[in-house]
Amino acid sequence: MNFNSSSYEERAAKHPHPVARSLFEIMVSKKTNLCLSVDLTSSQEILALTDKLGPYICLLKTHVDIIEDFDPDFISKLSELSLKHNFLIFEDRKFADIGSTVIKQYGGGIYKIAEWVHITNCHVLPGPGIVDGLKSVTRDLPPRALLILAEMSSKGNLLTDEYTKTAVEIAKNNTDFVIGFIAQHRVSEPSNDKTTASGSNADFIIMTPGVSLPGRDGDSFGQQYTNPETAICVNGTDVLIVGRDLFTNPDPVSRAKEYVSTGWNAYLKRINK
Ligand code: S5P
Repeated sequence: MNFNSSSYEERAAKHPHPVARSLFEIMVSKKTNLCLSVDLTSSQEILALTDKLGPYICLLKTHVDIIEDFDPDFISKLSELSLKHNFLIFEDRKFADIGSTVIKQYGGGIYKIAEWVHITNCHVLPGPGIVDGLKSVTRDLPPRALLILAEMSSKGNLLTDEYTKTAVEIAKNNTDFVIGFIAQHRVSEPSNDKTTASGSNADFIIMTPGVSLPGRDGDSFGQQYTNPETAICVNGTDVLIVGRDLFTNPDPVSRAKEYVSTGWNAYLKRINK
């Protein structure tokens, strides 16, 4: 669809959701729209890389269930790093079950995701009850937010245009919790002067995985990549999610700096600054 020509500052000032506001404020203060997808399996390696790349990211995306030596102490250390470097934490849990089950998966188990994660995500295959279930967990917690998977990066995925439209409708009905989408394009109308706190003109944040600087051509399991400039200037994304191109790089700091400058310049071009 369209892209959003408002600045992150303008969007922060108007956004009704505290997690969206914090994210935009972090992006502005650190001049970065990079999210590190830290898909490593050792907690020490995750913490070490996060400490190194913390200054360059606005958001850290985890897959907590792939960690082989998970221990609750890991959560405290990760939360300390989020304060030290000023980034939010996004657990890419992709919930996909009925409301009553996701309540236990999000709030309980050994990971207690809702307690320490600012943002998580879900599929809406089960219908809107999944969002109601997840939201119910957050009632007595500090502000928490949800992203809905509206499109996927992988070849042959089953998220049709019709599915995407329904996902957007579900988001519009839940703007007190849903702040955006995991998507390949801006799937909802961009915010503008008529942006409202909720409903059809809500300002949703688009986060895009399957992003890489030139040189990485997918993998043997169907992953597909778009370059950062196209993702931001043509497809209208707000946050670039990058995994292997950072965490397998021999010099991840230099690589992260390349993403930060490419991503930020593309954003400035989009807002015409
Ligand atoms: O459509 C999607 C949605 C997600 S959240 N495609 C994806 O690749 N992801 C996640 O983004 C995926 O689970 C992985 O953690 C990351 C992409 O990693 P990369 O190594 O391919 O950059």
